[in-house]
Amino acid sequence: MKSGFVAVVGRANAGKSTLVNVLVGEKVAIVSPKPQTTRDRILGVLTTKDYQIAFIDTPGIYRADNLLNSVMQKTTADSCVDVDAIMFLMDAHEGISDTDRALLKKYTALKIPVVLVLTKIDIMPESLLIAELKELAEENVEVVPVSARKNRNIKELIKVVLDKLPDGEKLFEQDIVSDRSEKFMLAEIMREKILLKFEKEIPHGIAVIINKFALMDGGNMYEVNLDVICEKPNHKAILIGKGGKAIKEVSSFARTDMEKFLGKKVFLTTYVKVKEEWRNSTQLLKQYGYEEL
Ligand SMILES: Nc1nc2c(ncn2[C@@H]2O[C@H](COP(=O)(O)OP(=O)(O)OP(=O)(O)O)[C@@H](O)[C@H]2O)c(=O)[nH]1
Ligand SMILES: [Mg+2]
Repeated sequence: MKSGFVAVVGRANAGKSTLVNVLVGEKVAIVSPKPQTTRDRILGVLTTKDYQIAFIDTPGIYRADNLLNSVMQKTTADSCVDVDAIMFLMDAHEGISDTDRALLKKYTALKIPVVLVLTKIDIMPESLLIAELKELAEENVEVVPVSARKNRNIKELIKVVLDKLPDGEKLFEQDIVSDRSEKFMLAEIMREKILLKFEKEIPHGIAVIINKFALMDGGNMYEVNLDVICEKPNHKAILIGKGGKAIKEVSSFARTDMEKFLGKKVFLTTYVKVKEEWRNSTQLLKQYGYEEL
């Protein structure tokens, strides 16, 4: 059988996590319209009787203006070491930028097979797609246009990726879809709801810490107790909202998704706390689970 690791990289918001979720057929990574949604390396494993592909979802490429972002950029760079192929995702529905061209050069120079994936073609005029495919034909790299949202060309993408993988053994047990724990996913679900609800710098300055995750009520439901860490007292006020309205609303959306994910009812308690400048504190980053520099 064919098997291997494939790093999924690209600029923030390119559609990496959405595509990995579609490829593995399960939600292993959260998605939002805001850049820098993914902060960690997350494995999504696709297993059939003929092959196993371990996709590595990564934080999007973005300017590193604080320590957390630097850690994220390092995570992405490290994820491209010792992989069998790289899927470089380009959201070019408004045209190919100079940054896209520079990144493509960088990845093709790594001497690892690269598949260039043009994402979001469902919102792209066909004439632009044709023009871009023509332009990219000169780059000496295989190009696959896809839409994860509309499930277009996903099978073709898998075929192209498989071509780059060696024959080998299974890397993971049949039923493994991700390497992340339930606790990690619960925190991510809460972060996703905050990313979807709040604007500007508030969601980017959030960390979610699970204090308690345990069965209760004779095993019929889960108790989840979490902290939402934010950077400033005025952010805390906005997150909580008048009479607690805002935090109640996001907690309720999060609880619904947590229940779907765990397959049991969830009793969720949320606290909002302030830790100024946590994104620039080595100690707090470590404490909150973001890898060290
Ligand atoms: N129209 C359209 N939108 C898409 C498609 N794939 C992703 N999106 C949207 O693009 C936005 C970003 O998607 P993500 O999957 O979070 O992007 P990402 O590359 O993982 O982003 P970071 O984790 O921030 O680097 C979300 O609003 C998605 O719904 C697609 O095929 N078509
Ligand atoms: Mg992502």
